[in-house]
Amino acid sequence: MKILLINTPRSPYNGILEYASEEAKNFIHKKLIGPPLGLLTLASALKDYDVEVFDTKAEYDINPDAPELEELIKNLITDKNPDIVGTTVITSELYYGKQILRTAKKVNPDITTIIGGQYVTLRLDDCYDKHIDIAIQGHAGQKIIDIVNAKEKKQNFADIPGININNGTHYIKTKGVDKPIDAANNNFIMPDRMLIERWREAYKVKNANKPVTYMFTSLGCPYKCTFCSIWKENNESYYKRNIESIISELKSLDYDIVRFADANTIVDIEYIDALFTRIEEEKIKKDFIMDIRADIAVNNPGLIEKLAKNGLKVVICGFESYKENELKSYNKNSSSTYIQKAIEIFHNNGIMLRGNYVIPTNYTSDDFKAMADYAASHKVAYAGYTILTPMPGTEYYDEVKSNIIDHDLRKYNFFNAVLPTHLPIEEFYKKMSDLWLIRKGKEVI
Ligand code: B12
Repeated sequence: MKILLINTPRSPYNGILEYASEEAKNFIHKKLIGPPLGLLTLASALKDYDVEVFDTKAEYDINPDAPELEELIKNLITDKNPDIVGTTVITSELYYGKQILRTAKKVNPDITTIIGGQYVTLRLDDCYDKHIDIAIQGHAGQKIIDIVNAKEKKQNFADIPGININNGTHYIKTKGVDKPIDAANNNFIMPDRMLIERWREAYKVKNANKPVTYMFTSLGCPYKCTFCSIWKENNESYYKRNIESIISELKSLDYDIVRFADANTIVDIEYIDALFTRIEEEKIKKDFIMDIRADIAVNNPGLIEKLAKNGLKVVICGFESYKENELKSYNKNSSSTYIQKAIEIFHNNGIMLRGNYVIPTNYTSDDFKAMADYAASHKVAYAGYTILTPMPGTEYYDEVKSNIIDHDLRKYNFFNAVLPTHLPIEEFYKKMSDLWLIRKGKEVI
């Protein structure tokens, strides 16, 4: 039984980049680089089978002349001849996930096609396509084994509880008791990064000469920001991993740069303190990148110092807005008064800071001017300015969905306006792209 897990390519839609000046283009974020952890986790669960992972994002990065997606997948399926093909989707990549599975099915109708990942968990019905046999919501390490076993023994997939089967017009949930999964602890599966070794060179971020990998210390998030889908995707819960499990994963990593894939790495202060005590004791030397909230940094400067001493090099901080009313409407549960103090704490510890702001589409010229003035007086190494986007499955989406003017999900990656803009659209994008010029120094990561 051969299983092929294919990572979706990036969506190329980027309105901010399209209207940017040549100078701004140097700084605008074009792509995030990192491994498909979800697929590597499933592949690990299937270690007793013949399983392969193909990362199309990385493939296009190291081989820009690779054929366009349909051709690439056609060749891949013909070459590998798998029995089962799975893909993973976030909102902006659903279109490509469907295209991958449709192509696989066209090459060989006997292939069982499976879709999973963040967007399936949030919006199952949107993920329907007549060429997709099974859709799985949530963490799927055990379910994927059940599916492979069923296919091998020619058993009915409908007997596997908690999966969704295509009935010709939509997905139907199978009957039976769907056991809860604790993907952070009891059911944690260590992703098998050897399966993407072929693309190692592709996982290098700009200006770094070593590849980066991701790993998580937690799943979910205790905060409930209206524009974020992470807490919705994780049943509004927050799960921490066992510290020794993190230590053993860190020790096993053949990567010097590790980006924590948590929504926020510091939530439980004592826990992260204990984790870094263990990292120090074990003399683990890595460069760490993590997401930390401004209020957490300001309230725990000693912890930031300890983390910096033990490898924390880059922090991504969601500033979101300098306006209290906007932060309140996003349910950020923080204040912009923390921004300046947080910048000082990170910079005093030699940490490179990337501060991210989200810009609503109703910004006027005055709002942009005020935003630019604020950002210019609170410079960080590399500020990011993305568009407040109603991701389906979020509270913000429910709030504004009747106003949405662009329903093409390929544009739902925070770089395109899908709600009406106050300014003419070209001017909005131009002003968005000009914001990216405001940063400290020339170094970007
Ligand atoms: C790692 C990561 C990435 C990686 C890898 C993604 C990939 N597949 O290539 C990289 C760095 C490439 C990436 C890129 C982007 N990302 Co990202 N990313 C993450 C992150 C930090 C962790 C996800 C993760 O690994 N979780 C752990 C694994 C184990 O869980 P999992 O992926 O959910 O997989 C499990 C289940 O979902 C399921 N499953 C998953 N796939 C499949 C497939 C099958 C067949 C089955 C059966 C089951 C299944 O089983 C898995 C194992 O249990 C999340 C934030 C977060 N904390 O969740 C954002 C996140 C998913 N990313 C997000 C975004 C927006 C992006 C970008 C668009 C950002 C940007 N504007 O550039 C880009 C897209 C590409 C680009 N333009 O560069 C958003 C998605 C929001 C949304 N609603 O769409 C998130 C939630 C961040 C956020 N704060 O909003 N990302």
